[in-house]
Amino acid sequence: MDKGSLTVIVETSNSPYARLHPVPIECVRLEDDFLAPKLKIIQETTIPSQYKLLEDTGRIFNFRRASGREKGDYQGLYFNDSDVYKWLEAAAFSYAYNPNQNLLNKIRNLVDEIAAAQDEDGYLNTYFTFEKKGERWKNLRDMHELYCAGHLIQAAIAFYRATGERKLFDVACRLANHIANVFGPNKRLGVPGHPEIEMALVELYRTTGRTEYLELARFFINNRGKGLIGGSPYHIDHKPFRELDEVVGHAVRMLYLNCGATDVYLETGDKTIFAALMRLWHNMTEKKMYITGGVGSRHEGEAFGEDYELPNARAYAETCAAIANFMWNWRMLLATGDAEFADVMELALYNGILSGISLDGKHYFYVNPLADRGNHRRQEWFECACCPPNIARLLASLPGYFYSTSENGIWIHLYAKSTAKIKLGGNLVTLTQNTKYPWNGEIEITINPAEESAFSLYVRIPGWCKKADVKLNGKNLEGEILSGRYFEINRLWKKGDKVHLSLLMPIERIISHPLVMENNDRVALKRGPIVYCLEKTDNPGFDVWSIVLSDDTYLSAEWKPNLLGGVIVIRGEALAVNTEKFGEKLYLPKTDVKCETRRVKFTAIPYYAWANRERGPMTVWIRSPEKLFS
Ligand code: FUB
Ligand code: ZN
Repeated sequence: MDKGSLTVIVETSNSPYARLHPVPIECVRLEDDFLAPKLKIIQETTIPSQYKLLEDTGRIFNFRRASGREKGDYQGLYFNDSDVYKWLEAAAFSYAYNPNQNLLNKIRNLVDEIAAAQDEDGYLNTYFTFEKKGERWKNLRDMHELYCAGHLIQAAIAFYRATGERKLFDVACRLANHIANVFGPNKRLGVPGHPEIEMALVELYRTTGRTEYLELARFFINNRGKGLIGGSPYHIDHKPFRELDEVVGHAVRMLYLNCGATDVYLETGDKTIFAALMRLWHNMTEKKMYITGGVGSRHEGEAFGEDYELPNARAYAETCAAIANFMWNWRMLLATGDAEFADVMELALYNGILSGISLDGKHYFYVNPLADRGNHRRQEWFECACCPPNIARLLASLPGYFYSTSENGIWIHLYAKSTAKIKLGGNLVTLTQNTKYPWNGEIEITINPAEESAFSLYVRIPGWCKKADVKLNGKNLEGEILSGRYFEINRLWKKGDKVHLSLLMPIERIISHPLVMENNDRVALKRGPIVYCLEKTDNPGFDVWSIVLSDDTYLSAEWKPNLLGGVIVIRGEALAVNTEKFGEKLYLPKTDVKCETRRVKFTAIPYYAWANRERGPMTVWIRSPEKLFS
């Protein structure tokens, strides 16, 4: 087998406007106690169990039906093909990181089923077959044909890069050619109701060098806002892309569109696109993003809300939207080398994304609330199962997001005990991170270039870190160390050189912008990149929704190796309000009740790990008024 060499899904090495280029997944080995076990669970539990679910729910049957290998009715929702493709992409990443014959056989069989379902003219979508053939490309707004095609293209690229095998890749090219024959400036005008195809087409251009794919991606972006799909903000069709100044509408659609637009910018340098992207990024991160990196606060329309509309118990914050947030910020990071984008990636990863999957790797949240009474539980699967395979593909590709290279150096974005072998020019540099991150901010990086050479090492100083020190071979380095920036160390690197990064990681009480009304007089606990919550299991003697925390209470961080896969908990004392005074009443005149409180000890756990034990109330935001009542 001819193994490919690049297995990341955004390959910017030839992108003229990219500042950074990704390092392939298989070049990075995670060896920590946190992410490495999660990756193992994805590979050993999540990917196999999801494959079974794809079979059990008829999603793979739909391909056999389309090819005539089996008979029966189409199963499930009209865009179920996309779940199969996302699984395939996850499996390809997993194979790249950890090749194994069983998985390869499974992928090859599935590829065979998919290829057999393709029409002579390249069309492929198992819903629009037989009696539905006449409806192809008739309803771009609702029917997700271009969305499914995009997922197929991404999966095919991942598998091709991981193995060098062309079968699925050729299927994807035939489909892309078919789409390019149908749509375009002097052909049919149209844009997808659910973006996704744009980023896939740009990646196909990067893989094949064929400019028509890039042109088609541009065409789909340029034609938004012309009312071709009805002109609604929900579909992000109310304005031309370049005029957007606010993230609106369906959150995953909005952010996948931004991914595609960033990819187009990376290839064309179109400044008007980049200006719009920056406006959208500021609007999202400054007014519409949860503290967890989750986005899309409204259930209605799975959508972004108004500025500061960030309800907690009624948060939607779809797992796919947090993943899309990560994917978009990755592209912005590659374009700019600005650490603010890596900050959002890290935030979303450790909080709003990881909360989407259970510790056993087999249950998923679609919706990720920040407060709950104990009714919200992860599910094995969903009728609309977009989130499970999406989280599988993101986590399976995680090693590919740790490092980048630029012309003059190596960039470290994420921290975990790991070893990486990175090609820089003609040199091969081995980088070893020794750290207990994210539980501890001490990171020792050993640099072993195959040949002594001069280059820059850029280490990320996270935005959350107020004080950082950087030492080289035991000596403090000169230069301003700014949080939320990369710190550049340029020198002639020799074998065994060591960089020691000390990121101060105290427990922080975080407050919201005052216009996030629900969080007024509340704090959230955060340590490093990890957001905490209170859950009933650790706090059985009181309702966690009722506690009040004073500003001067001492909070301690404690390592619990046997809790929730090994976590640092936060402990402290607070007041629990006695709710009994209210009896059956919901409201009382303030003058009639004197709120009584009692001292309690509380334990907070990382938000991503909630709902892995028995049911009970949970909250991220804790009451903490300026003046405590007695
Ligand atoms: O419509 C396809 C996917 O299903 C979307 O990305 C998710 O938000 C869910 O609606
Ligand atoms: Zn989803």
